[in-house]
Formats: sequence, structure tokens, C-alpha cells
Amino acid sequence: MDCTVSALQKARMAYAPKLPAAFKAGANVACTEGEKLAAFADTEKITAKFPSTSNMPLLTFAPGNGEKIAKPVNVAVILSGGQAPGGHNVIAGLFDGLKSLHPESKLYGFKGGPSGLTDNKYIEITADFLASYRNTGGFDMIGSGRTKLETTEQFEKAEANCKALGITAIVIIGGDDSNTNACLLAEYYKAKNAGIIVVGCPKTIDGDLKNAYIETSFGFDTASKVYSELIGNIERDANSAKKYWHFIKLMGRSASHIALECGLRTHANVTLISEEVEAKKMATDEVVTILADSIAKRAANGDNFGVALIPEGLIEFIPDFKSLIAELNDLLAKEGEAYAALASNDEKASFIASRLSASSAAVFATLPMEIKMQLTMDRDPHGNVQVSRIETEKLLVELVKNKLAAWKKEGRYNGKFSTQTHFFGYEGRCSMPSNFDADYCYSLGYNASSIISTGKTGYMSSVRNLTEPAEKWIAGAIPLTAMMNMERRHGEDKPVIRKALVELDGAPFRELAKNREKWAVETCYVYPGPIQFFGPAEVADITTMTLALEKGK
Ligand code: FBP
Repeated sequence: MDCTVSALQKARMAYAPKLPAAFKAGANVACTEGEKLAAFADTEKITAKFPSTSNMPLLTFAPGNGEKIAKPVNVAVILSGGQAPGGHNVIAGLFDGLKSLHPESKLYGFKGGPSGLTDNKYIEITADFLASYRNTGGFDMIGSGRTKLETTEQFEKAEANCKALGITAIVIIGGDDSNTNACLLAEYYKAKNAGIIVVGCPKTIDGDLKNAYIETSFGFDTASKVYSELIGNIERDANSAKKYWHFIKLMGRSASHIALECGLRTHANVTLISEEVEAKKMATDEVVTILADSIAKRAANGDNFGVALIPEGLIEFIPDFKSLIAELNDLLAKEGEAYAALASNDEKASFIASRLSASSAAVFATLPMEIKMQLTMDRDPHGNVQVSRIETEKLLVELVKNKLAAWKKEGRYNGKFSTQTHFFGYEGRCSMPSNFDADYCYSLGYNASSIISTGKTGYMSSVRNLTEPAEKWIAGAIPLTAMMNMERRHGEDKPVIRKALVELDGAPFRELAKNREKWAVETCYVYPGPIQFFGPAEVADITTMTLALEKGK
């Protein structure tokens, strides 16, 4: 028996991912140019920053004639940002696509994310090396990182490293921030005629890299299924023991797509949606009241247990906190070093408090020291607050406890409130990809090799029509600049790919809104169970409820 590979992993290695019909004759496709796409917002500023890669046409692919391309291509690939199930299959699809273009084409994996490209840390990806990674989770094949590629020095180093290996195309597999990097790099190389194409692939479990041409980012399907299984298991435990309220924070950084998908799948008693909190300008107390209300109503029925889902980024969407965090971002960008040099938490807290506006200082003052420190931890290299390290679920438990105590005094509540807190994030990011993600990722990678064969740069691999069988998926490419707008990062306005947040008039949110009053009081949990890889399509190949509802299915 092989001790390094599980029986399931072995079986999955034999899985042949499904591809769209456009690739019937290999990756050398027929390409049609569609309408030219400008940036969806801040068009003038984006065009000024990206003169060579703005206003480019949408590309759609159809089967080619099966001929090879004249010369082999050497391509670099990097994995960037947080792990997402299926990343290895993007590389497998890219590898197979490149070999179908020309059998002597080579693929180099730069290690540890964008820094691998500048520090020249790479391996050649061969068929043998790749074999054991097919249809597996994780990014361990070449590693990942969050280094931001933005300086001319970095671009020049990457160019020199690529040129030394005869590389004429770089594929960046990443989320919104990493594809912003891809766009900057594409612009730089095109403007100086460097002869290096840059192509992006939409990755992130958060599900917030999407638009009309990118229907979902890969990894969202698998991660939300893993979390839904765990939530279902907890619901069943809660319903068996009938003694705990479980407050579960779910990854997703800013967007609440994961919380929404899991709420729809499991019928948790409360599913908070950050985007709604922001749109309704809810104060912290209103958010706490939503939770306390469900707890009190269920307690009145004798049910002193339940499950509440809390999106990871919630705190940034509560208006009081949003202003506080925006001030902290600017403050730490300017005075981060002086702050870091302070020794004790008390000194740090007073340093911050003395520099905040009166209203933000007042919110800051109400917080436990732990949360104060979590809010001022280092931002990631893209200037984002590290919400995965802020224990919002624990903060909410404390605030709800206080509210229930007050209600008890008023005779409005007479239950028991015992809690367990959880944070589901890392559990789902490296899971073995679902059939959907295995197929989608392989197709995205294969499609990237087709983009390379067209010689176009500054594009994102786009595979759509995803609620249909893979054969009917539409392959093509969307200009990266079409997804950009200007946002404030590290105290400056910068061009970035816009995060697609939950739309309150979208079908998935409306489905939750229609059911949530009932779910808040009754126990009508659904237990989704583990991802299935084999079996009938309605069990093994189902996609997310989010995608199905968005497509009117
Ligand atoms: P990406 O946007 O890079 O895909 O990362 C997503 C994510 O998983 C978020 O959901 C989470 O907030 C963050 O990464 C955690 O980052 P880290 O791995 O650095 O702790």
C-alpha cells in the first residue's frame, strides 16, 4: 500500500476533467473578437493608467482545426493569494493545453507566489511531476504568496528571469488583488514591447471575483460545500444535545457569498449578511438585536439552542466600525512604525485613541483589548485588514449576552444562553476539489493556453454558462482592465479589480430574505453531508445554490 496517497486520492488521480466543446480539437482554437469593453467605473482614470491594455475586445473561442502551432511556447505560472480548491487542476489544464498546442512547449512553476517570479525560484513542471497533483486540493505543488507586484524593479526582475528561460507568457492564478497585479504587469510589458503576455485566472473561495463574464471564481463551490457539511453536522449536534448556541464565523473576507451560500444550504437560524448591514446602515446594537431576537423567540418555544452564521468581514460593514477601520488604515499607513515600536497593549491603545476622530475613538473605547489589538494588526500586502484574525464571533457572543441579560431584567427573555464559537476558513481552502471545481479549474487552465496561442495580453480566462453541462460551457477571455475601478488602499487611491459583493436585489439574497423569519424561530435544518465525487449527477455534479439562483435555475 502507498503510504503517501489515500485511496480516494488515487481514485481521483484517474478522474478526467470535463472540458467545453471549444477544446474538442485541442487548445489551438478559433477566436472571435466581440465588443470592446471599457472599465465599468472610473473609466477615464483607468484608461489613463492602462493606455495599452484598456478598451480591448471580449474574446470567444470555438473549436480549431486541430493543427499544432508553429513553435513551442514556454510559459510561467504562479499561484497567488489564499489557497482555493482546484488550483492544481488549473495548472494541469494549462499544461495539457500547452502540450496540445505544441508537444515541446514547457511550463515553469514559480514558487511561493509572485515573489518566486522576482526571486527566480522555479521548477519545470513535467508530466510525471504533475501526475500526483491532478484533482487534488491545496497549492503545495508550487506554493503561493501575497507579495504585491507593483514596482518597476519587480517587473524588470521578472522579465529578466522569464527571458533567461525563453518564457513568453505568465499565467497568474489569483483573486482580485492578484489579478490587479496581473493587469499592472501586462500593461508594463505591452507598453515596452517586452514580448511577454500576461493572463489571469479567477481564483478565490470568497466568490467575490465575478461579473457577467466570470460567473464564479474557482474554489467557492468546494469551500462552501465543505463548510455546509460542517455546519450541518453542528446543527445536528445542536438539535441532539439542545444546549448550545453555535456562533460560526465563515471566511470570505469582505463579501458574504460564503455565509449566504451556507445559510441557504443549511437553513441556519440566523445568517448575517454584511452587505445588508451596510446598506441599512445598521448600528452594532441592531445586529446584536437580530441575534438576540432569534435566541429569545426560540427560548420561548423551549429551544435554547441554535446556529448563527457570521460573515468574516462583518465588522468592516457596520458603519461605526467601517469609519473606525478606515481611520486606522490611514493612521497605520502613516504612523505604523511608531505604533509598532510601543511595548504594551495599553500604550498602543492610547496611541491609537489619541489620534482618532471623536466618534471613532468612542467606538474604539467600547471594545475589549483583544479586539482593539486585532483591529490594529498589520494589514496584508494589499492594504486589507486581516479579518480572519478578528474574533467577531466572540465579540458578538459577549454583546448578545449583555443584551439578553438586559431583556431578562425586563421580563422579555427567560432562557439559557450557552455558547460555542467556531471559525471555518482554513478547513475548506485546500479540500479535494468538487467535480465542479475539478472541471472548471481544468477548463480555466486549458483556456489560458488558448489565450496564449492568440498572442493577446491583459486578459482573464473566462469560462461561462456554468450551470449547463461542461460540454456547453463557453470559453473565451475578458480584458482585466474591464473589471477595474479606483479604490483607497494604504491611504492612496489605486486602480484595483472591484470585489463583487452580495447584491441585495439578487436572487440568492432574496431567497434567504424570503425564508429567514421562519428559520430564525423553527428548527428546519438541512444536513448537506460531505462532497460526493462519484454517483448520480444530481448528487455529485451539483453546483452552488448561488450560481443556480443567479441563473434562474
Ligand atoms: P484570496 O482573496 O487571496 O483568495 O484569499 C481569501 C481568504 O481565504 C479570505 O477568505 C481570508 O480572509 C484570507 O484569505 C485569509 O488570509 P491568510 O491565508 O493570509 O490568513
